[in-house]
Amino acid sequence: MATNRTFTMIKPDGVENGHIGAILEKINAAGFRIVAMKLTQMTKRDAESFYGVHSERPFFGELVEFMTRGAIVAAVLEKDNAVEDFRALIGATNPAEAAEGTIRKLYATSIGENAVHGSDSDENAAIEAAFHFSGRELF
Ligand code: RTP
Ligand code: MG
Repeated sequence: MATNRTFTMIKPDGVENGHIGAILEKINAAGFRIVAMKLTQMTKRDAESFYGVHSERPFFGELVEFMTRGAIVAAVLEKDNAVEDFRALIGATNPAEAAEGTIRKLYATSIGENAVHGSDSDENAAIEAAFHFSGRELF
């Protein structure tokens, strides 16, 4: 995976609340190219593995419950400086602390149900993209 790619999910709350179109519009307007995309649902095992770094945190059970409760949109995005620029576009984890105009400020409802995921490093972007997509699904 090139270092100009990141991985994102529109989380179950974003899908349930009807924000897929608006969030993709923000992503397009910010200059990201969609390399791969699908509507899918994570199993409990998927979510426990994907967010395994947080397994000892008090919110882990709630996070796994939330991430598996409905459909998500998984996508790989391409742009110069993709990981950092996408984290800026989504805003802080807690929407109450997210900057104006960011996706989480606009569409997240709480620190737990915060509408979108964004990879936090080039290394994790590659791991997370491979978690959801095979080589032939990347365009
Ligand atoms: P993400 O990995 O989903 O992009 O989120 P992030 O980097 O901004 O935040 P992170 O610390 O990696 O936390 C992962 C997700 O766990 C949920 N969370 N809940 N209740 C809480 O205090 C709490 N803290 C985190 C959120 O869904 C967060 O995005
Ligand atoms: Mg994170």
